[in-house]
Amino acid sequence: MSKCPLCFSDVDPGRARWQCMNRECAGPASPEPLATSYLGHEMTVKQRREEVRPSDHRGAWAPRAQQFCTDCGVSMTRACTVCRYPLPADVGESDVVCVALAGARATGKSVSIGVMRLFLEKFIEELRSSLDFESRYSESDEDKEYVKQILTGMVYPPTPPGQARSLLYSMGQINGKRRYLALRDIAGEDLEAAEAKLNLSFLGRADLVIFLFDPLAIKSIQDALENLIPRQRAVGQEPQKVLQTVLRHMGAGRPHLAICLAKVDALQRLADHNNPISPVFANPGTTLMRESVRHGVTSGPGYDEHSAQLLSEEVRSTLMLLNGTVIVNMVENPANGNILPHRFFTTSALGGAADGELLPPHGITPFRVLDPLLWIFHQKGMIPSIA
Ligand SMILES: Nc1nc2c(ncn2[C@@H]2O[C@H](COP(=O)(O)OP(=O)(O)OP(=O)(O)O)[C@@H](O)[C@H]2O)c(=O)[nH]1
Ligand SMILES: [Mg+2]
Ligand SMILES: [Zn+2]
Ligand SMILES: [Zn+2]
Repeated sequence: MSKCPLCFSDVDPGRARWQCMNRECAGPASPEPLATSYLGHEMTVKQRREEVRPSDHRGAWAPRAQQFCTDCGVSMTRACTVCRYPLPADVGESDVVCVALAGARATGKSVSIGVMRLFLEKFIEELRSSLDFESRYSESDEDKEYVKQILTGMVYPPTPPGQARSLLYSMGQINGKRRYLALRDIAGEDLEAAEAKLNLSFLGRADLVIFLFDPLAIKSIQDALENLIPRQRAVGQEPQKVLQTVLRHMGAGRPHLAICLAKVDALQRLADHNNPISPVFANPGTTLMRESVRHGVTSGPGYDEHSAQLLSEEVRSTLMLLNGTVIVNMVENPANGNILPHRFFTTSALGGAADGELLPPHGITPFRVLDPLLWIFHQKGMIPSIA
């Protein structure tokens, strides 16, 4: 689907909006309240124009390739007809995969984005294409910021609330279509507040929402890990409350929902300790200790549906052991009856616990970080099943 990378609305195939974004343009500027609510700060535009498919038009319709501002003569920008945020010029012919990360504070959303992005680059190369950051559609050079933190070993500060963190990547041509990936990082603080400072309704229009569940937020797990890993940053609200807020923002929307048991490296440490959860991780056959398979024996990169289902079952029962039954029930039997296409995952972005500001001493060893993305890529026909 062609979608807006900011509000995740479908691009209207019969209408195109153009606006002048030239800062030097002397034409009158007017505010765009909807884009402002998604961005967390004011966005204004200069001259604007709309093109509509003529009612007698037959077959596929495309807007003009370019339009020019009559005030300054500069080429205008394609924009979302809903929120008015700028869109890539070829959005009409492209598939934009919209993904949002959600979870309480300090569940590892921002770290996961940085690590996923590094590994995605390699994976896209294996698909014989390339991953490129589209800086024009971000507020700052966020891609660099995310990657720098991981590569320099500095852990992210908490994401500031009330500001959009939205990254758009071009994934090039994959399986016959131009693909983009829009990633949105949300501040845990915005999801813990009764009234978010930002318009989060885009969650309902996402293709995939990755909800991170942090086992280190559970008191009994924290106690069991007392002398095994460094003390971790103070934790946020209970996951069920945050999930409830996320589901409320989604409304009647139907994104795929990946419930993800994050920071699993911490639980893996308990394998040889006397803890109710230890037997799960001490079982040598468990998918919770094995990296996912992303290649067939004879074929190229793909998705292993069978193992993914097995993993989902194993994570589901592990969540129940971790007092996560409420979470499982909210997903499988939601109060509003809107059962989303869902699956359970487990990931570790760092592969080990960080001590204060720094990353784990031996560098990062991520585990299954791409699994939720591969699920949605497979669902959207970007990657084949592994035979
Ligand atoms: N053990 C372990 N710790 C992790 C992992 N990923 C992140 N962390 C730790 O979790 C903490 C929070 O990470 P962030 O990515 O900033 O969390 P966040 O969910 O973005 O937090 P907010 O922006 O406040 O909502 C960091 O101090 C990391 O060290 C992981 O895979 N394993
Ligand atoms: Mg964050
Ligand atoms: Zn202009
Ligand atoms: Zn939009």
